[in-house]
Formats: sequence, C-alpha cells, structure tokens
Amino acid sequence: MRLRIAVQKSGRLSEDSLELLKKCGITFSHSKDRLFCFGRTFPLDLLFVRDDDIPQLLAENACQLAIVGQNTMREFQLSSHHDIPVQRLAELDFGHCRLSIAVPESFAWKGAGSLRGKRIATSYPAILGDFLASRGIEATCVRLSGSVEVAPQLGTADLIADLVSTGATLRANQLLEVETIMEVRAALYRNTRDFPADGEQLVDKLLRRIDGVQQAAESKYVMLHAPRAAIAKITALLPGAESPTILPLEGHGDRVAMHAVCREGVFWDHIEELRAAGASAVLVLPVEKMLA
Ligand code: PRT
Ligand code: ZN
Repeated sequence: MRLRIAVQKSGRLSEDSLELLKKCGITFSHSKDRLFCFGRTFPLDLLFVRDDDIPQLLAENACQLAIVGQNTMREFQLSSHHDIPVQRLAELDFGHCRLSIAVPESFAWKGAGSLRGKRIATSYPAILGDFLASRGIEATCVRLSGSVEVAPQLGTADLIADLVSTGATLRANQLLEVETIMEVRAALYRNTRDFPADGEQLVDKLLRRIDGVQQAAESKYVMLHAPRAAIAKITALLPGAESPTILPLEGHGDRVAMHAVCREGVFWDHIEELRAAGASAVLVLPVEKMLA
C-alpha cells in the first residue's frame, strides 16, 4: 500500500513542502520528468503539479494527500457546487500571507461599506464573494489570474483583494492594505471519500512526524548555570520547561546546571530577566526532532 501526495512543482510552497517531508525522514528518488517521485524511505510518492490543480486532483483521488495554500483550497471549495471530499489534517508553518483588501492611496476608505458598488480585482472571486455576501455588500468582482495590483492604475478596477506578505508589492503600486479577508498558510489535506482503509495508519505516522518537526522548529534546548536558590524563578522564566533537568556543578555547591526545552521567542523575551536572576554560561541549541 502506497499513498501519493501532491505538492507544488515550482513556486513559493515547493521548497518548504519538500523540506518538511525530508525532515520527516522521507527521501525521494527523483525521476527525470519530475512529475512523479518515488518515496524510498516511506510508502509515500510525490506528485509535482501547479498549485491551482491540487484541490481538484485531491478531490478526484489522483492523490490521497496534498500540501497547498489554504487560499487555494478555500477558493476551490467555495466555487464548487457540491461538497468536496477533502479534509484539512494540519496547518503548516510556511506559506504565511493574508488575503487583503487594498485601495489606492486616494481612496476614502471608511470600512467594508466603502466596497458597495465598486469593482474589485482579485484572483479569489469565490472567497471575495463569500466575504461580501457575509456583510450584505453588493460589488463587482473583476477576475484576474495575475498582476492584480496593477488593475486600479489600468482603470479596470477601483480596488483589489490580493495576497500580501511583506506589503512591498502594494507599496510599489501605491496601494494601502485596509482589511484582511483571510489569514493564510500552507496546510496538509487528505481525500476523505476514496481513502484506502490501510492508509489511515500511514497518515497517522506522517502526522506524528510533521508534528515532531514543527514543534522542534519552534523549540530550543537551553543550558545555563544558575544559583541553586534561583531554580524556581528561572524555571518560571522558561515556560514550556516545566521540569528542567538540574545537575550539580562540581566544586560549586551553591550553583547548578539547568537544561530545559523552551520556545525560542520565550527565551529572547526573558534573557535579561534570566541574567538578573543569576543565570550564566547560557547555551542555546537547536532541537532537531521532538517526539512525544
Ligand atoms: O505556478 P503555480 O500556479 O504553481 O504557482 P502560483 O504562481 O500560482 O503561486 P505562488 O507560487 O506565487 O504561490 C503559492 C502559494 O504561496 C499561494 O497560493 C499562497 O498560499 C502562498 N503565498 C505566500 C503567496 C505569498 N505568500 C505572496 N506573497 N502567494 C502569492 N504571493 C504574491 C501576491 O499575490 C503578491 O503578488 O506575492 C505578492 C505580494 O508579496 P509581498 O511580499 O510584496 O507582499
Ligand atoms: Zn497557481
């Protein structure tokens, strides 16, 4: 029994998708045409396709799993007239962006009501349509498959709804981001209708590995020396490190070595307080995998 996973062939999600699978211990033998790749260390084969084709391929069971942006999947679901046999299994830590409304700098934006009767350029007409309907606003969607940000300058739309990550593209086109319609990141999806019964175990195994990889990416292994009297205080400064390892330091009865796993952000937030509490010889190491 083997499963097939669709990933973006070349684009913003390709590298991160492959990197994630690699960190899960799955290596692939690359075929020449790079449409299919055989999973050598896990019964999972790769299918490289354009991201726009992924939802349909998954719904039709051409693959049982897929990694794609939540924007792409949602657009497909909302534009279909029937229920799609697709379920989200995990949100992934890449492909972060947001689908936002942006207006020319001269536009007098006064909230979503300002959209009434306007022409809005977007590659996501179904998501935009859903957003407008939920607010009872009537407007015209101008569907564009690319270069949405130039539509207002060309006079083909009054404003846009497009993906934004750094905001540089909007700024370069004198557009202001005024409202977020949807927060986006990549996700792992599965087909629910035609899924092979003996595939369930494989999926569980894959999900556990993904979870281990993602948790590790956010975690650091912290080692430091501390006064014995400050153990409780320092433990409290490293949330996520409920039971740190405490080791004696030879020749220093009043000081100990503490080892703990904690979130990287938490560590930076508290470094000054850790020092004030008497921590020294602080070492922060990356965590490769974390398995519960
Ligand atoms: O060839 P294929 O059809 O497979 O790829 P594509 O060109 O359609 O998609 P691609 O590779 O551009 O994006 C794939 C997915 O990456 C998207 O569906 C999102 O889920 C995610 N993603 C994350 C983004 C961005 N960030 C992003 N910034 N997708 C597009 N953009 C574009 C945006 O449309 C705008 O043109 O980048 C520009 C804005 O970026 P900033 O940094 O200037 O704000
Ligand atoms: Zn695409």
